[in-house]
Amino acid sequence: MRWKQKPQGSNWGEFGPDDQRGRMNWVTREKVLQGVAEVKEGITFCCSLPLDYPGGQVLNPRRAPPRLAATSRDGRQFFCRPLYEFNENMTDVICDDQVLMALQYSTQWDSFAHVGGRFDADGDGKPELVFYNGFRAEQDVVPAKENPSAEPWAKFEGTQAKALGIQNLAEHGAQGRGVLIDLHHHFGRKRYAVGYDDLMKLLEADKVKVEKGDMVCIYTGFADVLLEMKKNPDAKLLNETCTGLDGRDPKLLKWITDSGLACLLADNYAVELIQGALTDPLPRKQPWLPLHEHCLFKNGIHLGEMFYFAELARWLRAHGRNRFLFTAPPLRLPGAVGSPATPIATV
Ligand code: UVW
Repeated sequence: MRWKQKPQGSNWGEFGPDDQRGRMNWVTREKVLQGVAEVKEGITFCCSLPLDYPGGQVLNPRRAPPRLAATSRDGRQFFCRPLYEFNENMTDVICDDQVLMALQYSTQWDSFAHVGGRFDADGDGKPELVFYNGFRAEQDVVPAKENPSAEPWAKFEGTQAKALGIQNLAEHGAQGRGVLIDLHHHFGRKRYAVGYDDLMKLLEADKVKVEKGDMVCIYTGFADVLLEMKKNPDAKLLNETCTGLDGRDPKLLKWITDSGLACLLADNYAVELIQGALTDPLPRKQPWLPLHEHCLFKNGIHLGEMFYFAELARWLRAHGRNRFLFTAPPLRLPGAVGSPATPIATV
């Protein structure tokens, strides 16, 4: 065992001492078949933003937008390159490109290596930096060695989530029954932290049932606001718009545990409404991102952020439905903490 004591309200060990898939373990063959059974029309919805949104670095100053470039050979770009240069009888023309982007820039999955906690897992009275199921910072989730002479982006090249990387989700298969919770219909674009009582009323009004192993998707309208800003986001407006879950509501966190949901996604920035800036004083020791702590660190629940649900939500409401087949694989990129996604909902 890599821990002697586990955080209060956590499920560490429930899926085995070495588990790295968390509650995706509940997305079983039966759950995939339940998702497939929701396909009645053969209509698909792209649930991703264009991956060059939100635009700029206003939303998160440490995450840079994608930069596309050609690959090269012999010092020349391999883009619109006719192969007759190599062999006069070849008729092909080839383009090849590469991308430099923050993996959590746009529509993205968070792995369990994204947020851990300072917690005394070995019971020696001193907190360690640990992640889900007791995996350790430095040993299992390994920072880069600084290379001061490298160009800025490569200064910290070589990070490695040896455990808990996003490839675990890819290898499980991020497909199952999606259930949409439409906060936007009830709250519009009001900036508001939705707690347990609000959520229960809404689920009842919209006849939404969340069952064990469901992939729960939350529509707030935030991604629509981003699209309207056309890659030129307005920081003030973004801080004043749309709902998110209230991570500081213990009843809501308990519902996340008890509902049996397998993963939680939203079209907003962080699923939860972030309250306060990084540098704001706090009255006692507590997480800045309590819903992230509850899901990623304590309970092995993957989070998806900045997905795009507007068209899906409209269609589902017009047809009196809230369930669909949801297919949302991350990149199978070993050691990565987050991943862009290009998900599809099929109804
Ligand atoms: C942060 O660092 C705010 O994380 P996330 O993108 O998961 O909200």
